[in-house]
Amino acid sequence: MHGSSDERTRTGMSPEALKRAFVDSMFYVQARYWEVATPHDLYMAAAYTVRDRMLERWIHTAETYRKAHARTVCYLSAEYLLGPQLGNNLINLGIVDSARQGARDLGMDLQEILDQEPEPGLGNGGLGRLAACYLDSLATLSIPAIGYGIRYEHGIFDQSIVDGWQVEDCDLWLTNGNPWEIPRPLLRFPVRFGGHTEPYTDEHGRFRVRWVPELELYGMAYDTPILGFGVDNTNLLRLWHATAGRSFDLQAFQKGDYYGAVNAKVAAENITKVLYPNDEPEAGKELRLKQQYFFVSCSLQDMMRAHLQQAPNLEGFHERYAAQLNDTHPSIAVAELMRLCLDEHGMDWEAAWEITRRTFAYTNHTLLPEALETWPVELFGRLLPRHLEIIYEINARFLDELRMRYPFDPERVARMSLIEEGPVRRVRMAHLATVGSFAVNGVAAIHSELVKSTVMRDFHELWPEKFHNVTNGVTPRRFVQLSNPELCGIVTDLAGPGWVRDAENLRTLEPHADDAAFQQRWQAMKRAAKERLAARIREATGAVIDPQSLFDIQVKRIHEYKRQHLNLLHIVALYHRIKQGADSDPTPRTFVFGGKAAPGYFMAKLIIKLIHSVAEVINRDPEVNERLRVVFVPNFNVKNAECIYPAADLSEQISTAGKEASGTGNMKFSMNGALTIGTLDGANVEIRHAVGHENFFLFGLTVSEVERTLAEGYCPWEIYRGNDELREVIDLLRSGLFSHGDPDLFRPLTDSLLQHDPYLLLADYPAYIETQARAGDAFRDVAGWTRMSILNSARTGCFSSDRAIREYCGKIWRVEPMPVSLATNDARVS
Ligand code: Z2T
Repeated sequence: MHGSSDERTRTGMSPEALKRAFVDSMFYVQARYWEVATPHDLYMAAAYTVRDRMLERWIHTAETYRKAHARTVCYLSAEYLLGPQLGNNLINLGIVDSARQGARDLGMDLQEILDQEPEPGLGNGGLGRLAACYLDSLATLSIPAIGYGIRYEHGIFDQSIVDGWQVEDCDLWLTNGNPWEIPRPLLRFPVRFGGHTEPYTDEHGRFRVRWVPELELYGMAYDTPILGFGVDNTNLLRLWHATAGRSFDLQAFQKGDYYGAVNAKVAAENITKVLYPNDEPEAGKELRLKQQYFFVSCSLQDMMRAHLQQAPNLEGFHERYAAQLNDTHPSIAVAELMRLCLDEHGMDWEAAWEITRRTFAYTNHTLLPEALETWPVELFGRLLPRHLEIIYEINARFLDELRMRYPFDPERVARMSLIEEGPVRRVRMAHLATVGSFAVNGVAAIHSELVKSTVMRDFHELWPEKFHNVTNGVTPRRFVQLSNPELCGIVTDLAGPGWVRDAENLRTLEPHADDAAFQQRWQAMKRAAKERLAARIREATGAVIDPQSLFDIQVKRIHEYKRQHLNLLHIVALYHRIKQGADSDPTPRTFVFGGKAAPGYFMAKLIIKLIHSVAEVINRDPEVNERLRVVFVPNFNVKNAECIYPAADLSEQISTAGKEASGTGNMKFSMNGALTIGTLDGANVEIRHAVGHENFFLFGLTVSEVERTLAEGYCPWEIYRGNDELREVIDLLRSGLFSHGDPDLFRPLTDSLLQHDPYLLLADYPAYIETQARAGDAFRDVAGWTRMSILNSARTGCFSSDRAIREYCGKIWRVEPMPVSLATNDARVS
């Protein structure tokens, strides 16, 4: 039995077994002895100790799935924002206490060891973090699943702040080694680029096409085990690393062009060098398209290899796999699976198309027109000539169908084409993904409705049954248990430990919302989290903040549609009132910001500068700094986020209605007992419904009001002229007060607000100010606020990613759990 495994150095779970294993790893893996071990050595030895326990489960899981020919979910994503692994793996193995005890016995501090880990930041924001939460839930729910992606050598940049401006530093997460990954040098697939195609006739006299590529490189697998919580299931995250192939080396080097060959080799390996740090596509970046095709091709070849080990042909491929496209980034998969079926496996078009269409499902994550991916046909054809041909053929057949269905509507046919006509013809990746998938979903109820009524309207009319909603979710393991131990203690005392697997159990908090003793414990929880954040902020920035004040927090990528500058207008208004001696919100507040700006996004970078400039003026002015503080937490990443969400009193979710597809930070905040001030956008709508309208600070235009306002001709100038305080606030920004006398520094921002601001800040300004005042008042009613805070946690269990993954399994993937138990495995390594 599992509990008696103390003797198993590499698998036992007791403090004794862990200690023995740790000392062993230090010696045999890390090759160090105590006296010279650095903190990094301690971390590595701890990680290898934990990894051994994971590998036992992982191998057993692979065996179980394989024997059962289990239907498998393949999640295709260009991003996985995993965050630090060690703490999360201890939790999912259920050995936090053993590990802490073991560390203490050896004279170490577990937290110090955890702090050594550099985080794998292989994503930009919500989309990449969502993929990581889904991996956690898939394993926890015992769903056979593989995550496929790219092993970027450099993830999202590290942000530092110099003179109030964002500076990007290279992320170096791999430089000290990555103990969680298993390199698989023999698991490699060729990936080709460029060249041309040739028609030929095969041995059966059939017309075929041969792709004669210009360049061939290889994708090599790096595997990371993904533990489920409270189960032995351990799934696989397989990330591809680009290398120049051996055959390539030989050919190229033998041609005598040594330096040419060296250059080509470097170019090949550049493909997985660095993550593009944009939350929307960068126009025509060739390397980005190469990355996408590279990882998709490796992944599909890997799936086919595994399938053909167990089946005579590809006929049942779509029954064996469901492949989810995380946005359009992997949507070239539609053409690649067609190519593999047609050109490499000799299938005919109809059979190949049947398999393809039944394999993929596509998730849309944005409606912003500038974020919808398209690639110039010219670039596409140069890099992937065969795929362009296949896309043309898919399109020709699709358009024929459309013309039959809509014989008198050529405009509709043109709108739906996979090719956008114009001076530059482009491939519309969202159309490719939709035509090539059996299901399309949005990520929150309102977003899924908008997908159907706006960007995908014609497709929805054609295939109404293809469209679904799956509201996003977040994992309670990382974002409650790991990040908020006090809250975890409270819920576990009340509900038992089951809530971590069934977050609906958070409801057991509800009857205690008005209980005075319970409220005190809740306040102590918040207080502890706020103190932790205050300490961290002091360490990172030197700023001193007061844990008694209302922590009003906005952390997320910096974007005009997310309206960090609306938050700033409120802050400047409060500042202005105090300076005027006007009656003002008497609730002391600490405003916390965090988030990265895309390096080429000028306005976003200017917003970061403005946050720092406003902070500088407010924080040093003794007349206001007792009541207002403004801080910017540099380098918002998973590790920092874990410290921030639990500390919030008020969560800022203030995007222009219709622009934020879902949001997931909004869920993490309210699960941790923050109240939301927010618009009716994305998942805010469902959060407000879940927690109760009276426990949510709603403001702002609705989607239809936004549409109407823009249609009728939005005139911010009039709002500015008609609102004295707003005018004074904007004039202050233009006065040079926040820019050492330079009135032009923030001009681009104020001009945009006053001229043709598509995000309607001024339209929402009065409602926002008024709602903020109500929030400030509510905070002074300590019992009332605590009640609302408790109810927010109690009622947001439905935003667990477990719920989201159950929905995907039921209505999209049609996969069943396959529980894995070590207890039935005799072949364990002792
Ligand atoms: C991203 O993080 C999101 C959407 C994108 O559209 C790209 C990126 Cl990198 C292409 C976000 C959405 O903005 C957010 O509302 C949503 O919660 C998140 O994806 C996960 O669905």
